Amino acid sequence: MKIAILSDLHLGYERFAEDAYKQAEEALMSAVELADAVLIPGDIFDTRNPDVEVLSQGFTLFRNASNGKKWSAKVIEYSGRKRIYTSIPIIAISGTHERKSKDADNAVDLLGLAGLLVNASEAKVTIDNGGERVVVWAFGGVAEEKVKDTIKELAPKPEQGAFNVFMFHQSIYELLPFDDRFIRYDELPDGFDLYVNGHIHSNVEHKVHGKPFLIPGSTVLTQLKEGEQGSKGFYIFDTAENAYTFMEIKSRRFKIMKIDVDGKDGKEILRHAESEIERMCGEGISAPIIRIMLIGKKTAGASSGINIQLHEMASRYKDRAMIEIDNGRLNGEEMKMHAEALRQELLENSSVKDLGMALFVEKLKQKGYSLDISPTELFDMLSHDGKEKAVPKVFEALFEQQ
Ligand SMILES: [Mn+2]
Repeated sequence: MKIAILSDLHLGYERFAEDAYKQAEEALMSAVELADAVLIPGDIFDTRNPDVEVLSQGFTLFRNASNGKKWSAKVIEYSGRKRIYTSIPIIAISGTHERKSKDADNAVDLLGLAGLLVNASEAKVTIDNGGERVVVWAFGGVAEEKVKDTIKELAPKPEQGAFNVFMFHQSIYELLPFDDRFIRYDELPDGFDLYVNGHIHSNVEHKVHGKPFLIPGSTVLTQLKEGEQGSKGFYIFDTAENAYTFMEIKSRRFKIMKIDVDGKDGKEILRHAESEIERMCGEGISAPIIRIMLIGKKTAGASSGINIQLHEMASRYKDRAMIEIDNGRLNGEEMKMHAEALRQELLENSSVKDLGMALFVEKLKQKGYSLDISPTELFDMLSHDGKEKAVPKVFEALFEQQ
């Protein structure tokens, strides 16, 4: 069976809403055309309460994707708590962006209710294609400290005679080594033929318990971190060959251009930057995003001439490229540069929300926080529902505890 794996479509992502839709459309249409089944490990939508226009984009996308396709593979078994309304083998889970409290319906549930896909959050789904079976065990994005308990509760067991997939949407410690709550590769359940993860927006290929582990990355640029400079796309996994291919889609390109200013004159720097920008303008489908990062031992003050000229160049290109100039890495002291480089490396690929949450959890730990509401839930409540809703719940938990 051929399985397409695409992830993190982020429909409704404000900065590049059109990119999000177009690139999701290309990925999904071509995935449906090339594969017998489609797996989507989370973040179809960018927000937990997408507005009607964005929901309509999601419905249109999945409605069109299945239009005219005669699926020979079918979902024949589903073990979850909810009902399913289709046998079409498009299997999705909710991601961190769609996450809601446990029993509330989220936007992926809506696509499930419309019979456009099967929501496999906390479920086992069996796909049959003329006797060949693929079994998918999956859970939707949960707070990081709940991952191990969620896996225990799901109790996934690979089935004999089938191709077994484990699908989820979480951070992985080895890829983001700044938070102890993140699950490690060897803590994932053993015995599966393929591991599929979402959440991380650059594509990752690895081995877990000796078997392939794939993260397709997002179909749209969002985080603008080092890892997003590569191409966007999705995987096709062939169970007969036990092999996979990354299928590129047309997308806006992103590039971090690091320029060491030490020992170079302004003209040299500008010439170098300009030729790179010209090259980038010829790639991708729309104006590329280029971050020019000045590095070196010079202080920002000492390089202000170059800075001004780079800004002038950026405005000359404003119709063809989105150029950002970053001189935060310029520093006279070498030690500071090392610390900054280290910090940058750790932050690479992590979202601002993950980092904020890690800081918040750490601070609460230091203060001896012990309420029954987990720090992550509290963070979610404060960032989404506001303190008007969060404070009464905290009081409730406080008095219940006494
Ligand atoms: Mn995402």
